[in-house]
Amino acid sequence: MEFKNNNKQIGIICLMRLVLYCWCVFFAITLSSFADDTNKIYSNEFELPSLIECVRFSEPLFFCGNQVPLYRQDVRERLEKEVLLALWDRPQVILWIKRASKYFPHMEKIINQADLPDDLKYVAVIESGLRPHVSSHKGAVGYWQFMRPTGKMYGLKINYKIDERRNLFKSTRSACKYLKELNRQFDDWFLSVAAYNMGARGLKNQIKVQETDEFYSLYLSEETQRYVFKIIAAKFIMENPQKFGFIFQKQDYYPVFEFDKININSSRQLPIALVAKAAGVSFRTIKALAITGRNPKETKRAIEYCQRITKKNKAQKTKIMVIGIPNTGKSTIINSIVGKKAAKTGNVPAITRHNQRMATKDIDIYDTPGILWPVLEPKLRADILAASGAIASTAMDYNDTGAFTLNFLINNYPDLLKTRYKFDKISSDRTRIIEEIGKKRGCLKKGGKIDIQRAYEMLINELRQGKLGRISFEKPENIEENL
Ligand SMILES: Nc1nc2c(ncn2[C@@H]2O[C@H](COP(=O)(O)OP(=O)(O)OP(=O)(O)O)[C@@H](O)[C@H]2O)c(=O)[nH]1
Ligand SMILES: [Mg+2]
Repeated sequence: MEFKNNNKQIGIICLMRLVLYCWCVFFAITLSSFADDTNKIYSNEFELPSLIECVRFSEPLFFCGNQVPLYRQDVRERLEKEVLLALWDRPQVILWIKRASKYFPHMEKIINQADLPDDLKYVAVIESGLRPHVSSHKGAVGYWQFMRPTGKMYGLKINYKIDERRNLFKSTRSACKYLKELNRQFDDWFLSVAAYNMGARGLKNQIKVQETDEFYSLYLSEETQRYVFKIIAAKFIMENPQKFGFIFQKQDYYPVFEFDKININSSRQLPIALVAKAAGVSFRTIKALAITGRNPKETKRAIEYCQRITKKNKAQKTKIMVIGIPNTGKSTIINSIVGKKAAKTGNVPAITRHNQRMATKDIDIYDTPGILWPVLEPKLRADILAASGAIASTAMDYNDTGAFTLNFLINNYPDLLKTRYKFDKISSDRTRIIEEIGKKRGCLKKGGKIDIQRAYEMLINELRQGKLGRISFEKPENIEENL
């Protein structure tokens, strides 16, 4: 892929003195008005409109062509809240607007081709903040935060090699199909967008139980209620950012996402590094690569990389220190590099207790004890560390970690779960799933009852031993997500 900017060439030819004179006058006028403008920009930046002023909705507000009933006090209050909270996070709004200039032109084109209302692009703003690599702990991924089954249902390829939920064009086309289908069912954009968040079935149930199909009168989960208002608030702010004190100059916007599309016919899979080289972009632009610690071919590449970045004098040895969280294969990587079992390994944390130096002809490599954050927050981080075996079993609760692991697998690797435990389909009842696993593995208490804790322990151990398959709890994009 290659990213380029269009260059415009402007040629001005002055043929006669008269023209030149007119030009000078025009230039002088332009300069003076520019000076005025600049003053205005700076003064505006320091004189933000008051927040109270920002939520005086002086004009009617529309979303997808439908008026938001601001005459209803409860609706007004709910929207005010979302506008104020969005404005409170000014850096976030600035990033929305900058990214919008990069992605919106493409999204708008696709939405328009699908014959859908342009306002639907604000759904992506709230779903992902227009970040392609965002993935939620529930397993939703990409600009439109598709869950795996829904993404697949709407034509996206999702497997361990490729995830088209991160493809701007394909995911936007699929989101359009999905939103169109929801609108066919609900015939109302407020409801359709709510269904995008909570699922069509759940919303239909609520409409039936509450005997109303008017979105603003429905009592839905707080997440869904706020979701629709957040989208309207994003539209309200992003359509008129200067009104809220976001004064952008041309150079502040991110350039439109541009690229060349090239089809490559290849008889075998191409290494990403080669694709990056051929495209003349850095490796990072394409992808981060994972290595298997036991494979000397792959670990050797990591060493070559270290040698390249340290640009060492050939006579000197490169000094490498392997650091990371406990029980993640640091010592195993070192053994694979030095070609013998020099460092002690084992499938429990804190096997390596001191720094230890190993040497080859070209490198000195240091093994180190695992390190952990002083405080294990947020909970997601603690759960991942416990599930992956970085925390000693005496310091974790198997029921708690097991429930997290099972949820994670259901949301992210349902096929591995199905294959390993021979399920025809994944039940929606999590307790049933773990009971089934317990039954299949003979985790029984006295009286034949399933021992849930042992079943969770079994699941966690099988996952750690790699028996379910290759699993990533965290990918580079999850880290980017928090930046
Ligand atoms: N499946 C698989 N298992 C691995 C891999 N690398 C390491 N392991 C296993 O993971 C466990 C931990 O490996 P170690 O190399 O001891 O991990 P460490 O990070 O040095 O652990 P501490 O020294 O305790 O912090 C061992 O049982 C290894 O056999 C790998 O690439 N794949
Ligand atoms: Mg070790």
